[in-house]
Amino acid sequence: MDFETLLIEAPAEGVALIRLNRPRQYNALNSTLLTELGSALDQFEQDDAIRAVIITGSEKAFAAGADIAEMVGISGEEMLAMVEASTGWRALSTFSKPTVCAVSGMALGGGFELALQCDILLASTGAKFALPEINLGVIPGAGGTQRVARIIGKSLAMEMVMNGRSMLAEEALQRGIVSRVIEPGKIEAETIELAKQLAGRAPLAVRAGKACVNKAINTTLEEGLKLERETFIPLFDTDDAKNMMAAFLNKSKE
Ligand code: CO8
Repeated sequence: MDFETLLIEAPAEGVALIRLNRPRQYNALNSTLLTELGSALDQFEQDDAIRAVIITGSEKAFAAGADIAEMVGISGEEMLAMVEASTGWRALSTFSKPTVCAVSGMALGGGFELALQCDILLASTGAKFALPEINLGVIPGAGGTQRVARIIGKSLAMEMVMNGRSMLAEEALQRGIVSRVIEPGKIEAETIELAKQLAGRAPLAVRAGKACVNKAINTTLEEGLKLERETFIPLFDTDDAKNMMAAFLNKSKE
């Protein structure tokens, strides 16, 4: 896969790594990048050999948000057309395999929103998260207001959205935005190790777990429990479940 704004790597069996690569603009998300992200994810969705995807940036920046040079002076109608053409957001929100996001440096605006759409978020010490759209006279438009409020609660979300309050990695860990804070020199290896573990697990069960946890964030307990039951039952008909349970019992008899 050859892209202008992304580097694609294969750091381990079953794992694809997407590196945002617009170093001179702090990886600001322009239309090309978002289209290429959509195209990479669509290809990984179809490729049975890929079982987990890492999205990352550079040591200095995950992404500094949407590309302001593309947004300056445009009308609401033009923005709507741009949003609808941005296949990356759609592809990420419907991607069925596990995604791990490794944030070093800054994750601002749309960059933070991109990270929030991944399943597992890891940050390196000193990484900075913010929704600074208010400084540009707008608000987050790729899920930031909704996802942040659900994770950190109303008052702090209001500070971030209405006043551009930022948060460093350690606070993001404390608030449940990221699940680990790792030394900058170690984050890449630890992210790859985690993705490798996910890629090695029963793929249908991993996807089922992802769908259920995502539902938990977006629906009532009753609806979520219904989906969990509907998703849990068919897993008993998979070869993985039959083989893995039998293997467990055989091993304990040895
Ligand atoms: N867009 C375009 N270019 C950018 C961006 C950006 N978001 N961020 C940085 N750059 C460019 C700068 O213009 C500059 O370019 P050049 O060298 O050609 O002048 C280069 O990157 C370096 O930037 P600075 O000189 O400003 O470097 P500093 O180290 O002083 O500061 C910062 C780095 C803190 C990242 C600073 O550039 C900054 O504040 N950037 C803007 C951050 C921001 O406001 N992000 C939010 C954007 S709005 C958004 O994300 C809305 C998302 C909606 C998505 C909806 C889709 C559905």
